[in-house]
Amino acid sequence: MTNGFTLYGSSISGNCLKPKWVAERLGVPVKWIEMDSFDGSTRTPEFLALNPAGQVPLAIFDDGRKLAQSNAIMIYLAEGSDLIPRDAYDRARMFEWLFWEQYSHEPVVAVRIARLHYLKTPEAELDPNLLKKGNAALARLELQLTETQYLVGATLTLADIALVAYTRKSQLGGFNLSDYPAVMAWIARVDRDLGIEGQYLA
Ligand SMILES: N[C@@H](CCC(=O)N[C@@H](CS)C(=O)NCC(=O)O)C(=O)O
Repeated sequence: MTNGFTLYGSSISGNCLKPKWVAERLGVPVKWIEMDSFDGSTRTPEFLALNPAGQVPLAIFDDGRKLAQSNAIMIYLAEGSDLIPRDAYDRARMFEWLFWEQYSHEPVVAVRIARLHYLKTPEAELDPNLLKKGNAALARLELQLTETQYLVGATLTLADIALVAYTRKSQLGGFNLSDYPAVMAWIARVDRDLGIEGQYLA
C-alpha cells in the first residue's frame, strides 16, 4: 500500500482515470499531473526516462517507485480493500474481466472514441471492424449485467471500474448505449458509487 502518489495522466483517458477513481474511492492522496496523450508529450526523452513505454497513466509513489499500466496501478492501490474479492474464484473472475478489457474492449471501444471524437477521423476512414467488435464487447457486458448488478456479482470491484471507464463514454465513439439497457443501468450504478455522475464525459 501507499501513503500517496503522483499520477501522470490525461483526464480524457479512461485508462488514466481508472487509478485516479480507485485512489479517490480508497482515500489515497493523489497528485494529478495533466498530460496530453496526443501531442507527443509522453514520448519526450524526459518522460521516456520515467516510463520507457511512453504512455500514461504512470504512477510515482512517495518512495520513488514507479508503476505503469492502468490495471496494474489499480491492483496495487486496491490491495486488501473490498474492491478486490477475497474469494479466490471471484478474484480470478475479476482478473478475467481485466484481461478481457485490455484485449477485447479497450482496443476497440477506446480506439473508436479516440479516432472519431478526439482526432476527428471521418467515419468512412475507420476500420469497420472497430464498430463490429465494439458492439460485440458491449453485448458481452450486457449479457453479464442482465444477471448480476456488478460484473463479479453483487459488489463493486476493479472489473467494474476498468470497464466503465470507456463504456460510459462509448457514445462518443458512435456506439448506441440505448441498445444495452443493463449496461446503462450499471453505468449509473458505478458512477454513483464513484461519485462521478456527469463528469469526465467530454
Ligand atoms: N494498456 C495501457 C494503455 C495506456 C495507453 O494507451 N495510454 C495512452 C493514453 S490512453 C497514451 O499514453 N498514449 C500516448 C502514446 O502512446 O504516445 C494502460 O492500460 O495503461
